[in-house]
Amino acid sequence: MTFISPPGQSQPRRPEQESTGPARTELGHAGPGPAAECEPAAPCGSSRCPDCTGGHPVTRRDFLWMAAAGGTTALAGAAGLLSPVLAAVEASAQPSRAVRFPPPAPWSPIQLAPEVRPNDLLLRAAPGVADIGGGIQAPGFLVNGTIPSPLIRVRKGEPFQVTMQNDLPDPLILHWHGLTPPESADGHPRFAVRRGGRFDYRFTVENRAGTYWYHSHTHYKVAEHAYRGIGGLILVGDDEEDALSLPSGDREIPLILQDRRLDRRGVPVYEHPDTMEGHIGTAPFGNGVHQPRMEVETALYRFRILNGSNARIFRLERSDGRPMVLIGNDGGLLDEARSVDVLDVGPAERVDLLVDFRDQQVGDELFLRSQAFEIPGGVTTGRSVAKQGEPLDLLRIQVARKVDDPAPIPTRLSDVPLPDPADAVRERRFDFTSDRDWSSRTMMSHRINGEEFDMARIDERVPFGETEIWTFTNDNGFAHPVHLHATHFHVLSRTGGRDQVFPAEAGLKDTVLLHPNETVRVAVRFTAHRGLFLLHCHNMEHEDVGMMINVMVE
Ligand SMILES: [Cu+2]
Repeated sequence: MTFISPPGQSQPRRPEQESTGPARTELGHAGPGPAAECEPAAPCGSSRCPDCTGGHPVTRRDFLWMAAAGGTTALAGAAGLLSPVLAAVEASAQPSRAVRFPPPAPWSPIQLAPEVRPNDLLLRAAPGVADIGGGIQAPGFLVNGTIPSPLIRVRKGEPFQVTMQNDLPDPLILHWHGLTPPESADGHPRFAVRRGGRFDYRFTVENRAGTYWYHSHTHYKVAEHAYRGIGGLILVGDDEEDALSLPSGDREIPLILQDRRLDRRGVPVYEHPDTMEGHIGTAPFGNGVHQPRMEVETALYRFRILNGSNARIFRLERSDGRPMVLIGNDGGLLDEARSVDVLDVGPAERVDLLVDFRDQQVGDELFLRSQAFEIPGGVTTGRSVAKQGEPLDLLRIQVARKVDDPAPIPTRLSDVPLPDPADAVRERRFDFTSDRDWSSRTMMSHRINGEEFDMARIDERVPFGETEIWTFTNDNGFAHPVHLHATHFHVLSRTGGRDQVFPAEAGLKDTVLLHPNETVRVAVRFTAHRGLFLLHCHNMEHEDVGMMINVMVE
């Protein structure tokens, strides 16, 4: 599978060696150019600031902008594919609507993101065109010319030296989800840089071996940027993980699962963002490929899975009913391996699974799929082309070769430094509420403790190093994957709704799924850095509408 990208972008697996100066940490928008600061009448962080709001929805105008800027022409010329690429971009510039039943598409070979190391790495985000399988060239937002964005591999204790170059039509800032960098490198939306700007990230990776990821944190644009293709995995390794001899190489499969809405041609569209339940699609995507398939050997595989969807929850299972072995989640390896038949994975959550094909026969076929489910107390908008909980076949797996694989399945995995609720000195409560709001441009309000996000307001002040109990409540009909920056937490209990803590919620988490009528209690402690961080819903449309607060660790 090939990607076509404008000249000057770094090629897959060949990170560029370029950087500029220290990271900008001042309030307001970083980045070059005379328009880098908001006008006084529209301060940064306000809903009137054109930069904070991203200015406008990116639709056909932006692709026309892209063409006018020479991007598509140069891109097409460089690849010798002028007509098809321009046709794809021009086609995308035509109004298109998502349809519930797009044309049938083949299952296409899955691709793996190019791997890079964060050593003076340049990540350049720009509009481009990607091959999404089935012969479809789709416009998107690409990092270094690829969808998914490059996979960053790093070890605990190593420096993370990355420069982001923003050539999108929107402001952009990247957040390293699950890592715990200092405030200046955490991707707070107030650091978003305008088109043509750069941002330098410099910190040391202090996190355990695990599956982390990165995505846009531009306020009002998180959902659209993710949907159009900005997002990649970060795999952290350490000595504890090495000792387990887990499947690696061709048997380690990093997998970003997402859903998309398609138009009648099979091209993904992001239109009229559904700010009630979030943007839910009908079509399964794996690593940027529509209906991905892969061949396996009769061996043990490690799947490192991210739910990169805007709003869709996956209830994962093997279609043949066999169990899988859960070895890790958001905060890295668990203490012990757990056998699971099915597991809920909400947006932004990760699961690390050992999947055993050793008792399969060559020619066998199965699916990694999301089974049908209902959310008690959940509401749907009624106007969606797709519904939360509808079943989806996510990855077609074909057993192609017989081999002898003696790989052991470890039972004892790691020492997990859980915050102990017995040490708690304080409690806080966070109510996640959603209401109709006719005064809002989105007609919906999604709030935490009654507040919509204000970039300039500090909502919580939390002492560094002290253990606290935080309670999340949800009295509305939407699921909210609750995400905390700068640390991980220990899920203690869930009452109401599903009324249990699941195996995939053991260990350290940075995102926990809060269904309607559920109350989830967690033990939390900030031990990485002091500074201004975020607590928010990771239903990306909810987050964009304002379900986010500032947390000052001091
Ligand atoms: Cu939400």
